[in-house]
Amino acid sequence: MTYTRNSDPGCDLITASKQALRDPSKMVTVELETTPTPNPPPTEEEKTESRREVANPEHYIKHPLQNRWTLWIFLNDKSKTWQANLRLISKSDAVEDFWALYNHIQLSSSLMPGCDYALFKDGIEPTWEDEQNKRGGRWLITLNKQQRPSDLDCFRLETLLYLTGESFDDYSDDVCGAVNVRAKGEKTAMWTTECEN
Ligand code: MGP
Repeated sequence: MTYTRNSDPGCDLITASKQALRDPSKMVTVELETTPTPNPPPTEEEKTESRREVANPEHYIKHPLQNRWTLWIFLNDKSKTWQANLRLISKSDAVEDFWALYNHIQLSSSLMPGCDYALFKDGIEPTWEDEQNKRGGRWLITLNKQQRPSDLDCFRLETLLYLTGESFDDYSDDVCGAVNVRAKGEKTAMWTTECEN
């Protein structure tokens, strides 16, 4: 037996339960058909808000970098050649991808001695042999031992930001990348493509 709301279910249910109490053989199964209450239509304000959310490019467009950059790590496995110790980690060509990468790698200060990162423009390997580096030069920056614990990671991050942010004005095109070396002191070498320039 089905009772619907339209046929005054309250009364019918009371009657049915009274009957069931008096005579259990009259027990009935009751299914209530309920009409779902529709959601109220969105207000004009809600409509505008949801349109703004969909349309705001800040929410779905990544911020492109001028160049695609490749992060490399140099491992210090003495059983391997220098070249075999060089590994490509990942590439990023958007600000968001860069931070996603940076937030998932170990800081330089946590790496094993002799291991460190290099960041180069896509297509340029961090080797002297690469076509773009062959005739190149480098700007070398060294940190002394006292500076290391407090400044190393901050200094390395700043170097990455200078590179990806193309912060060398007219000379940014000359920059190939930067290599960090953590043997014999802490060094960062910014490699340029033309040593005469
Ligand atoms: P290094 O990593 O440049 O550090 O070179 P180091 O000793 O501090 O020298 P600096 O003068 O640059 O300060 C260490 C060694 O790694 C070299 O002697 C090479 O055997 C090897 N090596 C380093 N690099 C950057 C290259 C490279 O680009 N190609 C090859 N084939 N070997 C390299």
